[in-house]
Amino acid sequence: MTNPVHARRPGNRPPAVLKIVIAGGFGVGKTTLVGAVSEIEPLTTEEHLTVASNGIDDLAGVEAKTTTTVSMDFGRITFDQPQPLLLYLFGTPGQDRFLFTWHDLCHGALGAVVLADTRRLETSFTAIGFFEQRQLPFVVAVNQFDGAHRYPTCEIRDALHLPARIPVLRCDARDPHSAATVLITVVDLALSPTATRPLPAPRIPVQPPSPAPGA
Ligand SMILES: Nc1nc2c(ncn2[C@@H]2O[C@H](COP(=O)(O)OP(=O)(O)O)[C@@H](O)[C@H]2O)c(=O)[nH]1
Ligand SMILES: [Mg+2]
Repeated sequence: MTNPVHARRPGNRPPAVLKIVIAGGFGVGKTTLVGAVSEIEPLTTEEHLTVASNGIDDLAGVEAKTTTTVSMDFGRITFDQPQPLLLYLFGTPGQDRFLFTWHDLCHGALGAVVLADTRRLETSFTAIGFFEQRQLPFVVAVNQFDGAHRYPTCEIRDALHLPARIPVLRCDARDPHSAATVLITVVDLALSPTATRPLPAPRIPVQPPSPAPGA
């Protein structure tokens, strides 16, 4: 794929290697964004939705969606400017029932993107709360779906209860330049001197083995 945002660096300066997490509700465009910018064939773990998820996964507003990410999306993008960067992108599964996988996906991440759809803004709260609690720097990127109302940024910020330090920007997850702009915004935020630093992943208590029957 020839893509201007994938232009390789001249010279030998090694790029900084950084991990960025792409999160947000079901159907907001996470898999699409990773696929749009990735310079390698993105790894996706899409599975067909089955009747088994009826009543468990909330498909309101995304009834036409027939597949879902069950583990993660993975992609990679290189930037020359403003500094040599190699970003590894990890897209989360959208449904809340996969939230337990987010701790591992976020391990070692520099920052995160919360993709949002203004028709279903409430699906963004899980990701926003998660990153706030982990103190992982994040931006909110509103994916401009065709036909969705264009709200002023200040209204979106209010609706999501976002403080001024969290950038809110618009994007088209299908467009490589737009998606790349979102990624650079996260990197800028996370590398700024005032950025909060991520908390370490919580330790999962190890259960002592149960005594053998009769022991
Ligand atoms: N019109 C439009 N469709 C989009 C956009 N981003 C994603 N889609 C479509 O929305 C659907 C859900 O996207 P997907 O990336 O699978 O969402 P995910 O569940 O967040 O990974 C797919 O059919 C995409 O083609 C966008 O910016 N505009
Ligand atoms: Mg997906």
